[in-house]
Amino acid sequence: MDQSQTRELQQLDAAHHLHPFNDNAALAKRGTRILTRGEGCYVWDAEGNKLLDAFAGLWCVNIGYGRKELGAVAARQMEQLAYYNSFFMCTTEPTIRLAGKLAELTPGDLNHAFFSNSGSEANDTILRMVRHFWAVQDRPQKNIFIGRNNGYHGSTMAGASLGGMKGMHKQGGLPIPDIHHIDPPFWFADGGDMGEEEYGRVCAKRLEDKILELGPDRVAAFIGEPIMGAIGVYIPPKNYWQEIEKICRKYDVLLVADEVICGFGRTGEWFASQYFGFQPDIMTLAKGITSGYIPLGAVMFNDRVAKVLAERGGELAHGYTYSGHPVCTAVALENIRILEEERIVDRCRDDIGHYLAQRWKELGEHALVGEARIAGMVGALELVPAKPERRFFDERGKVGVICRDIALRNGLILRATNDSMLLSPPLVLSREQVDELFEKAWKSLNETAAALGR
Ligand code: PXG
Repeated sequence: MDQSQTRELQQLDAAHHLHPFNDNAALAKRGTRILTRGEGCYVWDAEGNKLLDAFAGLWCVNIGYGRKELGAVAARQMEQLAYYNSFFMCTTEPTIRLAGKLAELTPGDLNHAFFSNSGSEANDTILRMVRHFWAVQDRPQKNIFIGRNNGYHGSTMAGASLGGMKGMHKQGGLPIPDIHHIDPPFWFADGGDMGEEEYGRVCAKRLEDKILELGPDRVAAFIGEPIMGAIGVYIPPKNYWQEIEKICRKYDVLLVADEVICGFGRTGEWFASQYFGFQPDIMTLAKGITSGYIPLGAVMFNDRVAKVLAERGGELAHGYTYSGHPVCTAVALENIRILEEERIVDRCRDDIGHYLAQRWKELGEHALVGEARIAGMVGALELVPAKPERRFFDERGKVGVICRDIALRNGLILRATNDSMLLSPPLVLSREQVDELFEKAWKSLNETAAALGR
C-alpha cells in the first residue's frame, strides 16, 4: 500500500469508524495503524513493517496466521450451505460435530454446548441460563452472580456487569442488579509476606465470606477467568481454584470458568481448569476456538444443568441468529483438527512453553521489571519504579504505554495494561522466535529505562 492510499484510508477511518476501547479523538489525530497481512507469528502493516505478534491478535490466533486450510473449509461450507439456523428443531452437520467434539475435549461432564458469536454473548447466555436453572427448581431468589474486581467477561450488558472493571461500569449504568464482586488473587499487589498456599486460601476465603454475607440461598454462581487476562495476566496460586471449587460445592453455588483466553492450549493444557485441577459446572469459550479466523463463542455446561433444563426448563427463550453458524463451526472443527494433529498443545506443555518461560524469566532480571510471571504461553512483566519493592508507579499506565510504543518501533507487539506488559503469542512460536522476542523485549526495556532517565 503506498503512502497516499494509507493516508486516504486513515482519513476515511477517522471520519466514519468508531473503534472499540479507543480514545477516538486521539486516534483521529494520530491516524490508525492498518494491518495488511499475517503469516505464522508475524503481521505486516501498511507501511511495510514486519511485526512479531507476541499477543496473537487479541489473545486468539493460537495456530498462527495464514493457515490456508481454514479458508478452504470456510469456502467449501459457504458453497454447500452458507447458512442455516439452529432454531425450529433444525441445525447443520458441522454444528452437531463441533458440539460432540467440544464435549469430548472439555474435562468432566461438560457434555453440552450452546453457541454464540463471541465470549461476551456466551456470558450473557450463562447469566440467563443459570438464573433460569435455579428458577425452574423453585429457587428464583438464588439469582446472584459473584465475579471479581478487575475481572473481564466481555463488553455486553451482562458481560461488563459480571466483569469488575470500574471504568466500564461507569458507562451505561452497570452492573445490572444482583451481581457482586470480590477481590482477585494478585500476589504482587497484596500478597504481603504470605507464601503461595496461604495466599491462595486467603483469596478463596473472600468468596466464602461473600457467600455468607449474601446468604447461600441467594447465590447462583461464581464466575472467574482461571488466569485473569485483560487486567494484566494475574496468575493465581496453584491451590486457589481447588479451594474455590470446595467452597462452591459446600454452598451449592455453580462454578463458571471463563476460558475465553485460557482455552485451547494457552496454558499448555487444553483448558486452564485442567492446568489448575478443578472442575467447572459451566465453561465460556471463544477466541482460540477458531484461532480468531472467524467469530464464534460457546457455553459448555454439565449433565446436571442439562438435565434440569431438559426436564423442567421448557423452551429456552434465548438464542442468536448465528448460534451454530455452519461456516463458523466448520472452521472451528478444522482449527481443532490442526491443534490435535500437529500436537500444538502438547508442544506448548512439553517443549516451547518451557523455553519461553525460561527466557521470559530472564527478562525479569531487568532493572525495570519487578516481576516476570508466566503460565504456559501467557505472561506479564510488571514494570516498577524501584526494584525490589513491590510498588507501582504513582501515575499508573504511563510507562506501560511508553514501553509498548517502543516495542512496536522495534518490531514487537506486546499489549500494555497499566504498567504490565502482556504476552500471549501464537502457540506455534519457534525457538528462534522466542529468542527474537527476548532480544526485542530486552532492547525495548533498555530504551524505556533511558526514556525515563534511568
Ligand atoms: N471473557 C474473557 C476472559 C475475555 O478475555 C471475553 C470474555 C469477551 O469475549 P468477546 O469475544 O466478546 O470479546 C474476553 C475478551 C484486552 C481485551 O484488552 C481482552 C478481550 C477483549 C478485548 C480486549 O486485553 N477479551
